[in-house]
Amino acid sequence: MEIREGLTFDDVLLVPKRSSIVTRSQTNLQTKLSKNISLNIPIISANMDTVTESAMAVAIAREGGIGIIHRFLTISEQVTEVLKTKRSGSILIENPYTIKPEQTVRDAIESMREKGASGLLVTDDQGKLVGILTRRDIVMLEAKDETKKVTEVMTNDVITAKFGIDVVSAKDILRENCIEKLPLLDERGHVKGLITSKDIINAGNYPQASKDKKGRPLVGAAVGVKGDFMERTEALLDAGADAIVVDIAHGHSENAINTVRLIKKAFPNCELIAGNVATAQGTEDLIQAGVDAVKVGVGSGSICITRVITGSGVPQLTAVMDCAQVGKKYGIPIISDGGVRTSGDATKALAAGASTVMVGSLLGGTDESPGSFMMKNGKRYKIYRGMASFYAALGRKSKETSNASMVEDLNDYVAEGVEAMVPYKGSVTDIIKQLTGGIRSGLSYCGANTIPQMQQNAEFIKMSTAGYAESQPHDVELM
Ligand code: RVP
Repeated sequence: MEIREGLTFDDVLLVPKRSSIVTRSQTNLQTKLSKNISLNIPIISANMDTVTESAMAVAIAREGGIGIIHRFLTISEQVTEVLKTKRSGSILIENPYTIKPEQTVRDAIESMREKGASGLLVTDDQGKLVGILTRRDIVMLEAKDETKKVTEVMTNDVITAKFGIDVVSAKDILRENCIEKLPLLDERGHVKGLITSKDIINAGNYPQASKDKKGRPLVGAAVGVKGDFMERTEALLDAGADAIVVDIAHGHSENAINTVRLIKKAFPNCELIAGNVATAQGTEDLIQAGVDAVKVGVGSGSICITRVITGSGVPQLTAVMDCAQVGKKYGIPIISDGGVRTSGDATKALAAGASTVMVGSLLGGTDESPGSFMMKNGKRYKIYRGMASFYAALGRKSKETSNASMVEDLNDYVAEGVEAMVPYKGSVTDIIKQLTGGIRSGLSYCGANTIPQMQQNAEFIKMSTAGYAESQPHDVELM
């Protein structure tokens, strides 16, 4: 049996090439997520329950990438995360959240909390606007007031505009009247939309944002290969998900291939990504089944122990190179998933042929990642765990079964992931800036203005252990 060599990021370096680039701003990080979706930066936040829900998806889309909402939620919870993402970045909110005048203040508070909304439009049974309720109306209320009717505390005199108003005029009305929300009505006073000052400001602040045709943030959502995946896909697409990711550890399986076929057949316009695979044949088979992008990485993730438990996997750089060759043949983008710790790793993955990188641990521990903080030795951390870890499985089971059967079921569970914690890192924006700044410099070292150019120019050189040691800070006392 012939044994091939498999390499990963730390085994190689990119050989510097003559470059005409003077500043990083001359580089362009535009790339393809999938056959029909473009991104402004090649970064995807991982579909993991400690990485991507709506807060992360919004933040990443603002920077020009995309987040994939994880699938370890009920269908309606996952749909809510997609809807929250879609709403948060669009200037025109098409179906603003509403409440009826006879409902209670408690109903309103719960609804605002659940939807992450800062206000509700108050409408009658016909959908006619009768008032508006914002945090300002309720912030000073006491607990006993929660049983009051919405109509008793709402603002009655609402400044509105006609549905169809242009953004500049809407901005003028918001500014002149010092208001934050402008409901848009049809001729009969029915609510048709909402424009908020926050969304207008955000749109100006994030010119790089990745948006759909309606100007809303791009967002993807993951589904599995068992149970409710068809129903889930339909609900996610209805909610506006731009891409569906078929998520299975061993993506080169009949299960994954059949799932792809079924989804593509039922939803031919769905932008479908599937993985993970690590070989040319795995990529070929998923492409033949109908995917629009292939996710590559078996055992590469920081919290993944698949290679330890099963002995299977391919070092990530070789996996990306093998899969990218096939992807290129069909014009199907490759996503390098897992193992990216630095901008240098991301640059190597892109140079090896990936169009984007999916990152988990780098984005875990941020303000936008789900989960609360914990303290250890005076430092702040957040949990970051593999989706095939024991506690992730326990969390899933506890949602669906009684305690007794849960313990029984998990007796046989073989974890392929670990639970970990990552230091608190602040906002995702700063991390993305560092990551993309490093990738831009990486392009420049390869004499390339764009990712496709870098892929053409890239020349890898294999490192010895001494070369690797030399690549790290060495022979100095680190501060
Ligand atoms: P990393 O960025 O190195 O933290 O890797 C993230 C990736 O790890 C995910 O996108 C996924 O492919 C993989 N993963 C997630 N959970 C597990 C596991 O439990 N084995 N692996």
